[in-house]
Amino acid sequence: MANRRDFIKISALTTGGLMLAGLSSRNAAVFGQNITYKLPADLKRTPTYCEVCFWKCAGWVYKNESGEIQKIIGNDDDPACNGRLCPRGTGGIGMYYDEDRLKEPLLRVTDSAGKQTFKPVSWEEAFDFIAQKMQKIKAEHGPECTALLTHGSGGDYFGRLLKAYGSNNIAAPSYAQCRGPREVAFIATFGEGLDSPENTDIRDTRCLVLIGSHLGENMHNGQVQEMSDAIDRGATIITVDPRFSTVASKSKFWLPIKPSTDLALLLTWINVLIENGWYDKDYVEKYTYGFEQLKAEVKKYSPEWAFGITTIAPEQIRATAREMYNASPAVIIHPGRHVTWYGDDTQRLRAVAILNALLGSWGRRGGFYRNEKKTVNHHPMPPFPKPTRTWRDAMGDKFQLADLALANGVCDATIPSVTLDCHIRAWIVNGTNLLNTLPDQKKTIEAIHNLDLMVVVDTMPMEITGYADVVLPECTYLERYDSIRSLQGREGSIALRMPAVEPKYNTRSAWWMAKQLAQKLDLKDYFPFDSQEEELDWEFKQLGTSLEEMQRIGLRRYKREFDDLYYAPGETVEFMTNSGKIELYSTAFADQGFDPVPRYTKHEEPAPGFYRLIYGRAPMHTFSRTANNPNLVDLMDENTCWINPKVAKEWGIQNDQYIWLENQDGIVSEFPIKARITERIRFDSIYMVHGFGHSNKKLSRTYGRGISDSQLITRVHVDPIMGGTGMRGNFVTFRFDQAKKQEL
Ligand code: MGD
Ligand code: SF4
Repeated sequence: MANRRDFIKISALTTGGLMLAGLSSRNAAVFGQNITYKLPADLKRTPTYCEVCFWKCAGWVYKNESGEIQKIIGNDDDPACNGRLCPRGTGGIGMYYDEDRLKEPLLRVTDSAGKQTFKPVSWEEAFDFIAQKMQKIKAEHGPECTALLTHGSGGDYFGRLLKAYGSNNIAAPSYAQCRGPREVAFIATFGEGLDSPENTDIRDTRCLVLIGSHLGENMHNGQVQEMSDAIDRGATIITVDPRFSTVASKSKFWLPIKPSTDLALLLTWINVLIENGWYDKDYVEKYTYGFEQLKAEVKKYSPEWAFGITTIAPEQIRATAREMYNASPAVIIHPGRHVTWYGDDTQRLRAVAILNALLGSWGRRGGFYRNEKKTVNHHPMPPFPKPTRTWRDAMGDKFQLADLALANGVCDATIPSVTLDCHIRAWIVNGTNLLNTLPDQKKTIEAIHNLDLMVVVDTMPMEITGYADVVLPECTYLERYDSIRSLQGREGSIALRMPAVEPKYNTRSAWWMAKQLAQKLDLKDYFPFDSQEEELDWEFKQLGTSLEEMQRIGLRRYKREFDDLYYAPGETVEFMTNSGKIELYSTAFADQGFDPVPRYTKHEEPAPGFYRLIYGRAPMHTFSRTANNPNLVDLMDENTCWINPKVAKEWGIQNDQYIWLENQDGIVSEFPIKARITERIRFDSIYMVHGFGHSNKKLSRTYGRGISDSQLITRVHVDPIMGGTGMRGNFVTFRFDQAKKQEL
């Protein structure tokens, strides 16, 4: 039976894809960093910053006389990339040339036989439909019943629109599905979060500890470059990972920890540092609060105790603790980025923050520097109306310490409940493929079925677009202006993205869409400029430059304005915590009834015949957004399932054999995955790269290639402190056919 909102495959409606004219192979030739090339003199260049991931490297787009984009290279002045883009950034060109792109606005209609399809419509029709629905929802239920789920540049403009309309329900998956626990933990400890890019002083570090953080495969450009330089200079790398990651192979110590037990190791390291006096006593004395409580609380975590839990030998634990102390304060226990694993993630990241504090690395060379960032001022506009409700009202008094909205919270607040008189009824989804991004797909789909309106703004026909009422095709980042990139770092910098070419097909920028919608919703005062160029020019002028100048230079750096990069010896520092100190004992957590000092919690283990599902990144792909990119498919066209040889032997699995996976709740993967039998993964886990297993047939290169880890993540361990969705508590077994199909 048809659901209220059937998944529609955007299909033959969108015709007329341009020929790629051999571009894929032409660009593949310049991916390798070691290939030297000379740009022909007749190429014209325009500035941009990359949108393939959120590192936002600044670069130049080169095109030939016929106006065809030939190449993207990094901007030498950019501190985020130092002139070198990663493979994905170079391959960003494939987003523009991908003939599977969305090509025109689409509206969900039901035909006379009751079948739901997408009908191509004009922009005017699409906006009229959306505005009418939004006005109705506002009048009948209040503007707060509309939410924006967003990841990417257009969020700035749709966010402005939503706030002007009267709702503050704006959430990005980069918080509660990614770095949220780490932000909350660092705010509780140091009074400030890390944000992006992190203020890790890897360039000057003497010891870098990576816990479940696979830098290098996880391609955060500038950070990877700094790590590579640090390794060349002889810095010690300590990698804690159940998998022998690429960086593990560059490490002095690889600790193949039993997954889910990292907190035990961290607490034991804290204890070993304190017991042996291997910590910065002056720093702890001057800057921290709660040392004695910490010391008493961690006393029970001996290396011998930790061995039984983590499988890491006591002498390895002591040796690595000593190594960190020897390097201190030029040591970084890296906070990681995607840290929503087991539900006790905020406490695990608190332990990371505490370790850094004991070693005196916060505010010190080779540890964490003090960030600076230029503020971009916007043209004055009327104040936003004050919303009377938010997604938080659906949560009771839970997650008070979350400093940003939760995408999963918005999802929960969309499902009507007896405790909530107003649930969310409309979503604008911009640049996030929620079906592959939020865990528990069944719940996401249930929320979608409860919506009166779902608008999806995307460049590609992804899984989420199939559930939309209206699809708005955005042009790619190579065809549009976007908001000013103001990056934090050792110094502030700003960068311009401008169109290198006209938008292909009938696609438009987010700025244009938000402005048109604002007009239809009687909110035009919030978009006071006639063109995006005028708006940007006004903003650049507040920063001492102009659009015209930025079109020539692309990027501008500013000298540090405020504090020094590092704390001066004996400097008095006021931390933005309740005590004004670095809190080893968190008063904010105590106030909310959470452990003020982290405590080890045990997690469920796989049943016999099951293996923990762990996942990560590949340097040539970003989440699910690049899986169909023609250039990047050339580099990696499917994910594989890493299996320990001992396990493969038990099951009779051969290398390269295709198998299906079934999780603890009986969900079987939609597609098979190729087995990769390797000693590089522990026997109790399997590993895959996130972002594959696409089920939308219109993604012609990637449909059915590999497995979607998200599909198998049905058990979610919600962090009680900030509401993040722990996703690594799922277990899978092997199937050799797909007899049992998943039902959603
Ligand atoms: P993607 O799956 O890449 O990641 O979550 P998402 O940002 O949702 O989806 C991006 C969407 O943006 C795609 O539909 C793409 O076509 C679209 N898009 C690309 N460029 C543009 C553009 O210029 N304009 C518009 N409008 N759309 C564009 C990422 C999130 O996922 C994060 S940050 C993390 S760390 C988590 N990682 C993760 C994981 O590793 N495993 C699992 N299972 N889930 C995860 N969820 C989280
Ligand atoms: Fe683009 Fe790579 Fe930089 Fe990310 S790290 S912004 S994908 S070049």
